[in-house]
Amino acid sequence: MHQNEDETFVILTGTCKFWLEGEEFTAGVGESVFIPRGKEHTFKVTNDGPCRHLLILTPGGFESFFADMAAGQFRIPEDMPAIEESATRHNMAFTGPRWTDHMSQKHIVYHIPVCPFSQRLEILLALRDLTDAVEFRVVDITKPRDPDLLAKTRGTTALPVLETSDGCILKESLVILRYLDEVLPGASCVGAIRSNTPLSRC
Ligand SMILES: N[C@@H](CCC(=O)N[C@@H](CS)C(=O)NCC(=O)O)C(=O)O
Repeated sequence: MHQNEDETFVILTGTCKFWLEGEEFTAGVGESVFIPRGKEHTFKVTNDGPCRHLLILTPGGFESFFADMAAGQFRIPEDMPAIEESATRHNMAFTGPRWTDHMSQKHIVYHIPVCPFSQRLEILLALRDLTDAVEFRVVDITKPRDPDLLAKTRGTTALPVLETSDGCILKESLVILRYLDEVLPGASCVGAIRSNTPLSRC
């Protein structure tokens, strides 16, 4: 949180997810986000590509914080002491938990329940006895797609889509299937299915 500056993000490429005083939202290309001074906030680049954004801070002066970060090539969490030292000089305080703690710890699958491509993910989870490990969010295909979801998928409408717990987007049910099978706790199923190994070994 910075006490003295209002901050405006203008997204030039990619997508960013924002957390502002408990509210989460996503902004894509051409959108802008206003963060008033003195408000707790954080943001995170989503998708697999970079996000370039124009940042306008008023009044001026805070830009030397970013110069410090670039000069030191600092990273969170490794370089927190150096980052906090510069932040303090710029009247900025790190007030809350890290971004991942704000977010759902579950992966999210956006899906259409009757879609066989989505159902293969449900079958995997059932076989792995991990039905609750992933949050399924139904997309109502009788309505125009949610712009937030379209920004995340960069315009792709086909479902299912997986949003990982750290905000990455995966498309294509077989890619998602293999990813979930790898990252979820317990023994993999996909290899067993592909090699005709009895499923009881899953
Ligand atoms: N190859 C894709 C196919 C997905 C697909 O065709 N999903 C259909 C529903 S079963 C869909 O979302 N259609 C609407 C659209 O493409 O906009 C996959 O395996 O995920």
